[in-house]
Amino acid sequence: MPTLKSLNAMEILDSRGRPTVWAQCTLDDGAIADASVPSGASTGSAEALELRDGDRNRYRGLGCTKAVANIIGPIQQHLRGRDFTDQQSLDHAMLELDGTTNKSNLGANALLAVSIAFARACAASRTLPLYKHLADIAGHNGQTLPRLTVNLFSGGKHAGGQVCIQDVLLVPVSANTINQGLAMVWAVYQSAAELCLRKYNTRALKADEGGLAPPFASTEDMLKDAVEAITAAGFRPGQDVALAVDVASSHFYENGIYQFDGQRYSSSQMIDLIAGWINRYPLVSVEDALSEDDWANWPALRRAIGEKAMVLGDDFLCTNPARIGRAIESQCANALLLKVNQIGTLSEAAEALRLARSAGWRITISARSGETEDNWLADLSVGWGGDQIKVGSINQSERLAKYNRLLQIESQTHWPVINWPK
Ligand code: 2PG
Ligand code: MG
Repeated sequence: MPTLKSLNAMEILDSRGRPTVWAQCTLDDGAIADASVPSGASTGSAEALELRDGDRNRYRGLGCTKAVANIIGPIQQHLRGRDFTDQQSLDHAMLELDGTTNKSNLGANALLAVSIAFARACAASRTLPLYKHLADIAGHNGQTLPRLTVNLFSGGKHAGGQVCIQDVLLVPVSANTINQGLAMVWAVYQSAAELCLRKYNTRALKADEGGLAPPFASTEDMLKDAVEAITAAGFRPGQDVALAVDVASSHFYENGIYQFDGQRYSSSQMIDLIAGWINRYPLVSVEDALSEDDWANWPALRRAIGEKAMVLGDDFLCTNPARIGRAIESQCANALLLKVNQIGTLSEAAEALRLARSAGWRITISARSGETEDNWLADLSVGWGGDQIKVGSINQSERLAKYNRLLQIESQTHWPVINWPK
């Protein structure tokens, strides 16, 4: 790899209009590339620290000028003029400089911007598309595209809190291409928007990730309406378009109790509730069905639904190899939601990916609720052989940037979308 010549950085705004970090990396062979980092709202407590300025008079404390200054200052000083043999050595140098386990010194937002900008610059220097360079970093040589999982309805922290669960997503299981999958999802979204107007008298009010968020009376109604929208669009629920949910249950869990739809549920009642949904609805994937702290009950959850659906860990695992290792050992889940900014660098995320794969888990590569118009996530989902990609809904440019990049990769490679497991 060529020598790192310089870094630049800037505070930019994400899709919620909140500050985030942009970085640019220049190599001595002239390659130059940039990257922007996303930001979550329903964050796991084990996530790496996103450094914010804390000045209440500016962006209510959310400014990222300290993270930007860390890139231009100490990180650049530490990396400039050095010849990194691979991504790992670059990331390792930054981790060494930070010296903390949660990146609280330099900020995971600063580290990730540099990590991805460097990867992009190296791809440019090798004259490779980013997804190929990322595939090399992860040692992946498959030739498939991920299956889409696209937000239809939103609740929880991404909407007005009408219902507890965060996302109901569409999975176009019969689509053979990204192009076909997007057209199917779009048709269902339009049917759902019409349904919202008819049933709830709401126009297409959208949540953070573009999902529809009418005042559902219950989660059960949310699932029923999703099935109705699939049918109204002319598709067979389950055979053409299935459903996935992100329960995001850590956000309504306290002292061993889930406050769900106005009632109190124990962990085993939550498991029964979700097993019931799987029997009644075409549900193929359930994310964060239990809280990030409810370790004792995840194995029972996996036993109850793991044969029929993906038992996906997001806040629960935080793309953190230590948590993933513990979850594999105690058979807590069978799938990983991978978000690079939960851990902070590409190399650590690649380690999380390898670990999950070694246990035979499936992988969903995911965006955040606060995104930018940067499209590196699409390349990551292809390069790392993601089984699914979760980007949000089929609107808003920060989401569409990723879908459009997937379409580009599809038209260049003609690789098939990965088969949904029967
Ligand atoms: C999630 C993500 C994306 P956030 O919970 O899966 O939907 O949300 O980025 O707010 O953590
Ligand atoms: Mg989630």
